Amino acid sequence: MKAGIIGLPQCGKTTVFNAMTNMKVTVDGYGGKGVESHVAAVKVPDERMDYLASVYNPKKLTYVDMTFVDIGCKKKANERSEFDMASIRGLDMLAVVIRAFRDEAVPHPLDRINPLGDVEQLQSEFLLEDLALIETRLERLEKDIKRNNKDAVKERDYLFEFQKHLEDEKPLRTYPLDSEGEKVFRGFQFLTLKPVLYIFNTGETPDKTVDLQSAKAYLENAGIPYIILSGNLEMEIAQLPEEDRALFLEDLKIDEPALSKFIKMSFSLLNRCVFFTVGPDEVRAWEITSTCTAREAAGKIHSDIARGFIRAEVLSYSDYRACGDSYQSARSKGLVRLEGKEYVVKDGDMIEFRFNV
Ligand SMILES: Nc1nc2c(ncn2[C@@H]2O[C@H](COP(=O)(O)OP(=O)(O)OP(=O)(O)O)[C@@H](O)[C@H]2O)c(=O)[nH]1
Ligand SMILES: [Mg+2]
Repeated sequence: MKAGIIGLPQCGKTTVFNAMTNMKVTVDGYGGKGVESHVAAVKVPDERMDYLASVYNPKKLTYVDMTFVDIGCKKKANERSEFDMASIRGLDMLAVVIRAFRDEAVPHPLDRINPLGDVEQLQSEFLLEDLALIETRLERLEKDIKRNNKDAVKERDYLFEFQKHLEDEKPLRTYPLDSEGEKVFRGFQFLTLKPVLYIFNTGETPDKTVDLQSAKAYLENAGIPYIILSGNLEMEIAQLPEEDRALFLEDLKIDEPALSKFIKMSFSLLNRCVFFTVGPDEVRAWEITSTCTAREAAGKIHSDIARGFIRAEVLSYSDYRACGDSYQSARSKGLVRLEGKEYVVKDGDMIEFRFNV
């Protein structure tokens, strides 16, 4: 999965990026390097994987990856931001950082600390970015439309629909796109088409944090998930030696580190889950969508396994643990199932594929 961290200038994007990835990118003062983006991948923490690794002691251990892109952004003269649009390509989702910390030393591009105002500001900036993208595309299509090119006409008709939708101040992710339309727009990088979650970046203490009530209510009403965290604190915690982190979190009354909270929410936002393959050579987690069938899951590993698919031997992680980590015992209780190619894989399934090529 690939998540883009986006927001107004100086809201704490790079700080949050560092907190999530344990990177040490410099957090500049205002007018820093501008639209420079950063990328880093982290392994998705999973206690089940840790446990399976301790049982199998495999030669290789492969967790699922999560890639974070800190999307560069600078303020333009007209109060809009300039996002580094090139870094948006290929993102699965956006994490929008909203400044909620007070700090006289850090200027706000609109000279205010107003989380709800920033949420609305960004939403309208994203809509405008998409409208601009559509306009450029329409201009490019003109020639082909004049020649009555069918595909171009179809695309234009969709684009008109999108335009209307955006002009009504609605993000494209709420547009009921049919499969035909999806095909047309798969390659487009519309900002408002991406699933989104918000991150309120608070101060280290309540007195350095502004009230979030109205902004939270707004997002809840729109059905948009959010996380509240202090970027600065989380960055410090991420940079501690691993063995000291738990104590710090407890001290600060933080129930779960930012990364793990973020990953859980992203998995649910994007309907993702994991299945496991285990053995002495490799214990591995595989990321799939929650509608993935056994055959598609096999294809994640190798196209040959999907092509020659016979059966999937499936044992859920929880059943495995309940049977004292013994396949034999699970088998005798009938918990190891043989599933066909249309079986919908569940989160935590341990799978061995039988195939014939
Ligand atoms: N007090 C406080 N300051 C923060 C927090 N998060 C970020 N800052 C400060 O705000 C300034 C900007 O932080 P960055 O993480 O660089 O923000 P950014 O959004 O990446 O900034 P640009 O990339 O320049 O748009 C830095 O001086 C940070 O130290 C926070 O949680 N609390
Ligand atoms: Mg930055």
